[in-house]
Amino acid sequence: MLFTLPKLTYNYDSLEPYIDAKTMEIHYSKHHAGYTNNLNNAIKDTVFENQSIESILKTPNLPNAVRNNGGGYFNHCLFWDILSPNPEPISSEFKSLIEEKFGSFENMKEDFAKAAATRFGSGWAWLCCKNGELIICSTPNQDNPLMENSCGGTPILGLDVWEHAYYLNYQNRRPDYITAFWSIVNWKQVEINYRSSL
Ligand code: MN3
Repeated sequence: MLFTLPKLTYNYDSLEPYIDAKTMEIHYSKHHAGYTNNLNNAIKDTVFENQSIESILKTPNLPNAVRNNGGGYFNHCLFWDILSPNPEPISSEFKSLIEEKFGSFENMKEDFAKAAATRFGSGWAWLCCKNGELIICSTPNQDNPLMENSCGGTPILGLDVWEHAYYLNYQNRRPDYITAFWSIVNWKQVEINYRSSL
């Protein structure tokens, strides 16, 4: 079984001005396509060949090529999925769950932004669900919360803070990119991810 690059449900320029078309094009057609191809090459004729991506990521002591490209494949699939040019607002029910856990919706965004801004070098910030509880974490490189030595939750919202995700438009201003991200988060999809993680 080979992994395939999922089709984007919007155009490269659809997320402007928050994410520019050139960044989207390179990010999707070069970076994500590269992780997908490299993952397929890395799992060929191995025990991973017929496993789900989640099952692969949860395996202890992954070979580096599988870890990096498997994480890269999964992380970007989730990332494109929770972004939308016409994001639906958060439901009052899901918002209440966030408020219950973080005190307020704004507090959650602040904690998430802090995780994203303080991740040194390349990596990801995550909102996860672990045993029904919402938690925020970050991972280095293309690691994922499902992997060993990570938070162990199921990621439901993720932000790519590799420079390839924002440098053309934001250069060194990662915090501006993080702020812009909230304008294109499709909370309906995040809630679907949350419900299916339970
Ligand atoms: Mn990326």
